[in-house]
Amino acid sequence: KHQRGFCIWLTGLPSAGKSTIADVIAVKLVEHGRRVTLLDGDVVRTHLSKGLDFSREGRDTNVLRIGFVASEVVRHNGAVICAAISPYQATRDRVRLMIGEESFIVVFVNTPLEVCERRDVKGIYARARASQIKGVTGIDAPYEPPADPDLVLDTCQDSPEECAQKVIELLRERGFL
Ligand code: GGZ
Repeated sequence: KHQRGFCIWLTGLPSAGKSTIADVIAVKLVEHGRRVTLLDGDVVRTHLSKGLDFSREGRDTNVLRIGFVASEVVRHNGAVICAAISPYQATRDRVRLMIGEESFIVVFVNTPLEVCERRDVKGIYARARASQIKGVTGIDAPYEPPADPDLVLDTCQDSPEECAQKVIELLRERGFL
């Protein structure tokens, strides 16, 4: 049976829950018999985007690289999940063009800054507050929420499992699964 490719693009603040939800979606897609590519910004930055900083330019380069790889996967009818802060609307719009409107699914992991900061999985907010690092998203670097998300997740209300299930349901509604 022919399967259409798609890209799930998770965007949100650091510690919003993007990677956790991406991992759960990946497991569910594998259970649906799909082979899954996972592109996590934090991981991509250790190889494909090694050496890039967190300036606007560095982030844009990182996000466009992820978008390029994702577009190749989608072109070959694969399933790809991308999890990156991707703070700029204009850059996400460029990725949408690379991938193609109908295959690009933007999921806004809409966790409030206060909650992200309380989680602070990697301690980056603490270091930002202590002025040990500059340009941290949500503190002294911008985050532009998506103007047109396909889905908005509330990680305060719903578990990672429930969030992932909502993504799976959307994929089913759109005929990808
Ligand atoms: C944001 C930063 C920064 C700054 C390091 N701002 O929770 P983490 O710590 O481990 O994952 C975050 C990761 C974000 O990389 P992305 O590729 O998703 O970002 S972007 O889409 O904007 O390119 C965070 C860590 O990098 N990190 N310094 N200043 N996040």
